[in-house]
Amino acid sequence: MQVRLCSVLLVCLVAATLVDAAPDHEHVHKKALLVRKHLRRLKKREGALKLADGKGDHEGNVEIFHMGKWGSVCDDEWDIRDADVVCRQLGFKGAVDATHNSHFGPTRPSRFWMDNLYCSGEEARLDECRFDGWGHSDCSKDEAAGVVCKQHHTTTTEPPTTTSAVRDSPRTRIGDSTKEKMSVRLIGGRVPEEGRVEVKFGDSPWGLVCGDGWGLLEAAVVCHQLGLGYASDAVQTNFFGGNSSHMVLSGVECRGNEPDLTRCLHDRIGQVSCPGSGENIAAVVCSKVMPDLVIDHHEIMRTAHLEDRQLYFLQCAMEENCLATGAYKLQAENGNWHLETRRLLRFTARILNAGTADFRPAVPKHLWEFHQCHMHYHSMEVFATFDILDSKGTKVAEGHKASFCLEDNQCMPGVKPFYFCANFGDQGISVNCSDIYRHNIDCQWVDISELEPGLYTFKVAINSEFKVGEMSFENNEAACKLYYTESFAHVYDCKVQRPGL
Ligand SMILES: *[C@@H]1O[C@H](CO)[C@@H](O)[C@H](O)[C@H]1NC(C)=O
Ligand SMILES: *[C@@H]1O[C@H](CO)[C@@H](O)[C@H](O)[C@H]1NC(C)=O
Ligand SMILES: [Ca+2]
Repeated sequence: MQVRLCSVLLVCLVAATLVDAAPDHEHVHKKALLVRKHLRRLKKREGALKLADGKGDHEGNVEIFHMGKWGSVCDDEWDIRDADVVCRQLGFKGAVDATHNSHFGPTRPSRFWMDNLYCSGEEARLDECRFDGWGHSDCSKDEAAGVVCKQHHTTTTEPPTTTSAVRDSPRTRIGDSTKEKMSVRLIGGRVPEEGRVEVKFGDSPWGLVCGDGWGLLEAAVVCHQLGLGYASDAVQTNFFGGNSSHMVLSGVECRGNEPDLTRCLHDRIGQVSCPGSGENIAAVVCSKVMPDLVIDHHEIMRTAHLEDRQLYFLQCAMEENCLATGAYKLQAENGNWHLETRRLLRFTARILNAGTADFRPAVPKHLWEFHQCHMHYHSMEVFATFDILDSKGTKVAEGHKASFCLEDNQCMPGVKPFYFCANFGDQGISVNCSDIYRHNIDCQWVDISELEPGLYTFKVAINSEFKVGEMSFENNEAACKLYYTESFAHVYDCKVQRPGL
């Protein structure tokens, strides 16, 4: 019995090996095929995108697939052009909004694949944009980039409460959508100058304002209306208390210089839409003293000129993303790229603080970025923007986002300079002092190598994302005419206005 079993077993084994022997090759082959297929599939999915945690499939935090794993995208330098590329890659017509600070919730992937993205907006895929390199990021879970894409306007109507639907719907002034008198108050603060914003229509109970889209322009109107001066901070928080079931206004959008909140736009009454409303409560901090940066448009006109410069001398500038995409294409495609020249529109940006308080960077010192090439710290990632637009208002030269090292370069008589960039010094601009970014320093230009001769609008704006409170933003942008021929650039007729008009 033993023997028999053994022999049977042996036979079985031999049989098994025999049966297997021939197909073994096939098996390995099949397995290799599978692996290859898997790799192909991975490769095909390489750079794929998905949107996480939005209310619909048209919005969410952006996740990108790389080396077989999903990862997030950091919100540093994230703007509407980057969002446009994401939305188009996903089959939407474009983006309505580029969101920051993990707007749709903390990210789930444990890694950030991308940081400091620079898309021109023309790219077909996000991984064609410039960025710091796969996995190079200093972001945390609450700093993910997100998008809201334009929805397909098909017959299936989306519920009107989603962000983009509301943004697409006609928006009215608060004062036009109610006959009731609206009162405003600040409450829940540690001092009377701060707190959550509450509004009241006629005899209705006090209600809250949604923090979504709530920024310094909106806060400025509230502080002014309440006689509390200027807005030094606009926050979305439940720190000052408030029950989010009492939300009565959302989508509030002001220019910043309205006499009161009723002149601002908002989502239609009865359509209060507030994502993550528990903590998303509008609050402000007001102050009687405030900086006020003023761009010197005369200085821009006086100093603007062209310079043709070899890429060899612009390598530091390239590392800091101060050149247009064309320069990086040359670098990638042409062995002698460093002999090619770029055409730069150079100018001096002279910024005076004409306010009553020092201008200090929005981020604390330990988060400043050290710029190896220029050997100093930048305290505000996007301090200034330089744009060239055609007659239709389309950006034609790549908008240059400049991060400055803020310091007192020149002060009025009797005022002593206080802020210095050198040696990790304190950065800022004192009252009655100017920070001067001279035309001959690196990156103080717009790369116009790909610009056709013609007549354009040239805009230089400071604190253009309204990250730091000011007395007024109406003097933060110089919008000039630019006449450009093959050999000559003339900047003239500058108007001073609020950025983003
Ligand atoms: C908010 O108010 C509602 C209704 O007034 C109440 O039921 C709820 O308990 C309140 N929530 C908090 C956290 O106070
Ligand atoms: C700044 O200059 C203005 C007028 O030029 C003057 O009224 C003001 O007192 C000065 N402020 C400081 C702090 O020097
Ligand atoms: Ca200003």
